[in-house]
Amino acid sequence: RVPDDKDPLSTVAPYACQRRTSITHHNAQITDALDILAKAAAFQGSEVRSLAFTRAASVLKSLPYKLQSVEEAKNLVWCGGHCQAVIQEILEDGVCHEAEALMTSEQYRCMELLTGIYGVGVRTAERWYKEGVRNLSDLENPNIKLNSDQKAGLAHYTDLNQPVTREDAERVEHMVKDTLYRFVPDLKITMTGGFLRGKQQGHDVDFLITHPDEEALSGLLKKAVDWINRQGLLLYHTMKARSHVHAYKRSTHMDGHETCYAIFALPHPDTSNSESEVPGGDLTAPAARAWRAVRVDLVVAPYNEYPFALLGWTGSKHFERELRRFSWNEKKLSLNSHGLYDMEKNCSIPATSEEEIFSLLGLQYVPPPYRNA
Ligand code: TTP
Ligand code: MN
Ligand code: MN
Ligand code: MN
Repeated sequence: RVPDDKDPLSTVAPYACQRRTSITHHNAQITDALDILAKAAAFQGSEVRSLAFTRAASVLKSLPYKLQSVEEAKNLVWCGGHCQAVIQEILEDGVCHEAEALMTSEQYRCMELLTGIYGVGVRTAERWYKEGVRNLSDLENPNIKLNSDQKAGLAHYTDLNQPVTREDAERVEHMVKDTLYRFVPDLKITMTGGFLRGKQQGHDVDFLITHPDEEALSGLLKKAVDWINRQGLLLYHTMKARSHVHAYKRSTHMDGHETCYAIFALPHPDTSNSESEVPGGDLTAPAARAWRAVRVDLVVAPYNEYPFALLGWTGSKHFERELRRFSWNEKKLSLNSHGLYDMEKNCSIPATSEEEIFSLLGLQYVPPPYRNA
């Protein structure tokens, strides 16, 4: 088929930041399979193949209708032969055999298990897998060295792999706000990440913190974390100081904002007023515990960088990646969670809101619920 303007299929924009992508959509069976293929490729170290599957999945997540035939996918951007084969198989058999086979393979199962440990990325998991690690108990081998993140991740493995519900997230929000407002009552605190995009559950809870007066922000995270620790509700944390190196060079998976990566003990709602809530160390009896472990990210941004930090920490990861790719390829501007930079004029372009950033990029504003690319 020749694409034309009236053909809705030819109107899917090539960059995810040019599209609206809701959490729920019409092609979940297909995108579930593509997401598994993307994950399996990443587990095998094939970033390029992984990205290709992610892009195809992302396009289908933005479609306003359910695909009825593989023909309909042939005009879609990023949906090449492999993706079309997946679509055809699912439309005909209701299942993608490649995805099924991958999911049940030992490598996939182990990589999923090991990367599910906080502090363990694909590379570490792959090394351990090659060294023969198949189960969490294999990590007790003294030849396997765990860093402190990974030890905490392993200690709280079960809780941290239990989805954080929106109710959990709201209770974490109270805990974070109650604590931070003790020190600076007029802080601006925003829950970002998946929950801001409207997700009903997540793997952590993300917060962005700012204030017009930089002095108000100095030392704040440390004071907050100390306070939570004194309440007996801090299980683990790492603090990353603010860094000032080459703002324009930073990638999204690590920016230069002061950040606290924490694991909180979140008291269960019905017991939050009782005295038995302090984590005592008996992790073997979860039913008897009055709390659950939750991963929390606390990010502090200077006021003038706040819109960029908000845009950068709202996600999704693919939406962020596409925003940066669009900025650079189409506008020759470098975007990250600190600012927007014109590399030719060697200057940064300020903005006071997310809307303004989209507009500076010549993009239509995409509200957070539509950034689930
Ligand atoms: P995550 O918390 O990993 O993902 P999420 O909130 O979208 O999903 P989940 O519900 O599973 O928690 O990351 C949130 C956003 O923050 C995501 O767009 C990536 C971004 N981010 C970092 O995680 N680290 C960084 O250093 C920067 C700059 C951004
Ligand atoms: Mn998150
Ligand atoms: Mn989230
Ligand atoms: Mn996070």
